[in-house]
Amino acid sequence: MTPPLRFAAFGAGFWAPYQLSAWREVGGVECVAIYNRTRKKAEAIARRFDIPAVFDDPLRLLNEIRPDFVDNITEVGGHKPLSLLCARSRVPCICQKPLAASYRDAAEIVHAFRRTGTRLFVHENWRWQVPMRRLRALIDSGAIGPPLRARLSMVSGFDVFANQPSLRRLERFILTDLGTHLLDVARVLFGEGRSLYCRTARTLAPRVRGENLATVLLVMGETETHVTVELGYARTPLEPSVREIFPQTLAFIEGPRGSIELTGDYVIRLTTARGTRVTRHPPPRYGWADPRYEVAHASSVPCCGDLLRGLRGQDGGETSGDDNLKTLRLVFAAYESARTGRAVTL
Ligand code: 89Y
Repeated sequence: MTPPLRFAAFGAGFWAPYQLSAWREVGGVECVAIYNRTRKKAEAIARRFDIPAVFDDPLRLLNEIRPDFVDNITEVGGHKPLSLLCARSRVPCICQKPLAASYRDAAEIVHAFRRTGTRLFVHENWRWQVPMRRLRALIDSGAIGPPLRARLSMVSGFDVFANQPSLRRLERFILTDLGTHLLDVARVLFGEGRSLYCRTARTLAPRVRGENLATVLLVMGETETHVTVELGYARTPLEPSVREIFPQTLAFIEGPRGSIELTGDYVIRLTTARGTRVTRHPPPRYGWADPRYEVAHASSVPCCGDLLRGLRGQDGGETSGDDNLKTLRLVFAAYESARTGRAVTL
């Protein structure tokens, strides 16, 4: 039997308990230490998850514990310094999204791991959501033909700042926090971006530093699919269950032979000349997941499973640092387009 990989968690914030629960669900790993700047928070998580060692100095943790990998679950400010520390110590690392606050920093991180021959992955879970996998399978099946046009949308009035107050303070907000996810899904479904145009806005409520509305129009893949990505956290009053369905992504995909629509409650409608087939693709229910984040938390399980295969050098690890740079290229090109008012050729 393969021995479990010993890992260290960096960070004890909102996402840490969910990710640690997802790892328990996957198995084949053991959390042997946790680091957090505020030691008390790390101690609380350590008690809850039976983690034997607690540190408030990440380098000491790496030197004393020598984990097989680090799961860096800190907020974005911690991603660059802590990931680079792992690269210098030649400890493989999974970093939370967004990998960095700028493309240049993200590229520096990826190159540091490449230079030291150390594995780097990004915990990009959106593409692992059950309905997203289903969209991928339907497109791959050829049921609607090569996609001509698509819309991916996540527009919500949900108070994301209640659980993640640091999001209010980000200079670049919705494209880095949520755009990373939807643009990653867009790449998985439609291929690499060829060009994009983006508009952003910041509304009066809620009070945030960065943009909280964004619309991105992309041309993607070999068949030059037109893809619109809509992002919004403007406390907009939306019809419950139909439009207010945080954190579900809605989608509409049109092809020469049919269309696919993903609506609320994980319902997928596939329409071809033969008629419409309606199916439901809910995520598995986990006792540890916050029901308000159900589909997002549940997707960490297959995401961690795939990352573990990647860490073991098996077939897996889709969301490598290199792969994630392609998503971040879209994210930061969107900021460039919003700033200049021009389309960006990629
Ligand atoms: O931080 C974000 C994420 O990764 O999923 C949803 C979220 O919590 C708020 O946009």
